[in-house]
Amino acid sequence: MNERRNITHRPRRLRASEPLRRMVRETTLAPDDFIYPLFVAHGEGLRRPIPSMPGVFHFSVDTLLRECEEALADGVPSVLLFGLPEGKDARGSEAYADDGIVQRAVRALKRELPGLLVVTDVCLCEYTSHGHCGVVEGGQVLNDPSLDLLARTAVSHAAAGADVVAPSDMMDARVGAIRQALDVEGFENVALMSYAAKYASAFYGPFRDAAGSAPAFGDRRSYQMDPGNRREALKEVQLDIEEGADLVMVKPALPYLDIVRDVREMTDLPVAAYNVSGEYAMVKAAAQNGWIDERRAVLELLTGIRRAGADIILTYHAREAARWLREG
Ligand code: PB1
Repeated sequence: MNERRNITHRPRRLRASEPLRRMVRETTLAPDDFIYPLFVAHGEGLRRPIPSMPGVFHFSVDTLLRECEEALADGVPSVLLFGLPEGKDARGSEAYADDGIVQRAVRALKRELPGLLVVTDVCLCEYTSHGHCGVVEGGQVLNDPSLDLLARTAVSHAAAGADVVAPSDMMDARVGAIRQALDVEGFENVALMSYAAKYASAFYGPFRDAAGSAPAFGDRRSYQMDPGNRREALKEVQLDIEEGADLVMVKPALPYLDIVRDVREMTDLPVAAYNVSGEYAMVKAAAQNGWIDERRAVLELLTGIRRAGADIILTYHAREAARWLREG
């Protein structure tokens, strides 16, 4: 029997159809929200799969150009570059070499794809023989001596044409050091996206496999943040803002959505969140085992990162998410 009740509020009215649900949807995704991380190595014709990150590859500059062209065609306007050097040494010297792999890739991308926004990761860990993000002496990662090398790295990226430099090292005062070096060298218009609240996370494993950047000894807990700290993230973000960051990032994303929300509420700067390799690998593994609906899960997790307050999401899902969004 269709018994009618005198019910005033019926939230289900606005869930009754897809057009209604779309009309009242509070958080939406667009490919412009994404930055697509990419690995570039020396060589030619390279498209080497990364086992722990299905769908992610090591590219050489020539194949990177093709990948970025396809990403642009998918609607993804921005990439983040990580370099795999020819050789590694104690001071990570290819990180700041004018003919380093990232510097070469930036020049090629800006020449061939001027409409692409090129962000470069500024760190030493992919380039150092010990795998730490800074200079090591006596088993310690030295903060202040690392600042000069990080600043030189950022300047070399800017000189190659990078639009944005993104220091991921977590050394104290590196944002100020990099900003000053860029300005002194005439790159005052190159933006700085700081990995401001970056945690010593277990979710970087696949990346470290891909970049060969796992620390040879110890770990990163003397410079990356402790996962238990929330207030400290606001201190880190505030310091980077004061030192001149144009954008601030929380990393990783999914285990730190509370931090994304806190940072969103503390600053009007653009807030980025990095959906890291371990988060990506988990979804891919579950999808390959048929345990989740990959398309729905990826769009849901990216929506969650945006709903938490991120304007920008760095994600290896960028191209597939852009295609799924276009399909509607
Ligand atoms: O996707 C990822 O896991 C990114 C990892 C990230 C890259 N910025 C860092 C991982 C690490 O701490 O080893 C690299 C730090 N410079």
